Order: sequence, then structure tokens, then C-alpha cells
Amino acid sequence: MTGDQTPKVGIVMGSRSDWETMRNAAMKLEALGVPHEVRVVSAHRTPDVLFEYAGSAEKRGLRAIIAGAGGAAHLPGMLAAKTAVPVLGVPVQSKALNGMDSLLSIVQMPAGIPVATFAIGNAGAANAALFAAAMLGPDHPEIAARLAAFRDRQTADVMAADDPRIA
Ligand code: RP5
Repeated sequence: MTGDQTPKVGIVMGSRSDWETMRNAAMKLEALGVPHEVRVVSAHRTPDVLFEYAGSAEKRGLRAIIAGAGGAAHLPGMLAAKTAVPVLGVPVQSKALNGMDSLLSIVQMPAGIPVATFAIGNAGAANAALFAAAMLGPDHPEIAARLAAFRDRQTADVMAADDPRIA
């Protein structure tokens, strides 16, 4: 990464136990050279930290917040309520209900405060990062170019091994 390293994307999660999932978002941002930060911020265990994080996000330069949470996953919605920075919600796969609880509690936001909701688990975390990179693309051509290169490589990888009988 070169140039301005001020974080443009915040990755937050309700618990350290969410890191195994959310690291997939961090790895993608790292690979695309998107300056980012990572924090544990809990809506119910550290509500004051959540308010402070959301309240300062825009002026600190964040352009997207990727928020992962499991169970009663109110973190993304609460963040979205307290900042105009777009919030990308990642439902973490909970043990009791396999992430259906997380998914429904993130996706079913009442009209007025949107949270963009991604797939449950690792795929959702990775896609939230790719989405955040796409959001930044128009203002950051170097990020747009790296995202385009990633997609080209992905396409080439599939086409180079398109006979599943050959290892
Ligand atoms: C949520 O509760 C977190 O996002 C996590 O997915 C879930 C369980 O947290 P721990 O009990 O593992 O800390 O707040």
C-alpha cells in the first residue's frame, strides 16, 4: 500500500469470537490495498464505545463500516442509526441457530435506517470487503484497478481449470 493510509473502511465485530469470520473481510481489504481498521465493538457489552465509534466515523475518514455480529445481531443496525457512513452487515454463523438469527436480525431493518446485508459467515465477510472496495473505486482509481485485477484473476482461474475431472 502506498499513499494516504488513513483507514477508509472500519471492520467491527461484536466479540473477539467473530474474528474467525471477519478476518475474511480483513484479508480481502489487505489484498486490495484498502486502508482499514479492525475493532471489537459490542452493542450490548460496550454501548458507549459503539456510540463513540459511530459518532466519530465520518470525520475520521471512514467511508464504509463492515459490521459482523452473531445471534441477536443488533450491532450493524445500531451503528447505522448513529452514523451516515454506509454500514455493511455480516451475519456471523451462530452456534445455536446456524446464523439464521444473525441474518434475520441484520436484514430485517425497519424502513428508514438501512443496513446492506451479506451472506452468513465467511462468504459474507469476504463479499462485504469486495463491496466496500467497489464503493471506494470511483474516488480511488488504484483500488478500482486492484479490484478489477482480482476479478480478472478469478475468471482466469476458473477458465484454466474448467474440467472438474482433472485435478
Ligand atoms: C455477539 O454475540 C457477537 O457478535 C458474537 O457473535 C456473539 C457471541 O459472543 P461471545 O459470547 O462469543 O463473546 O455479540
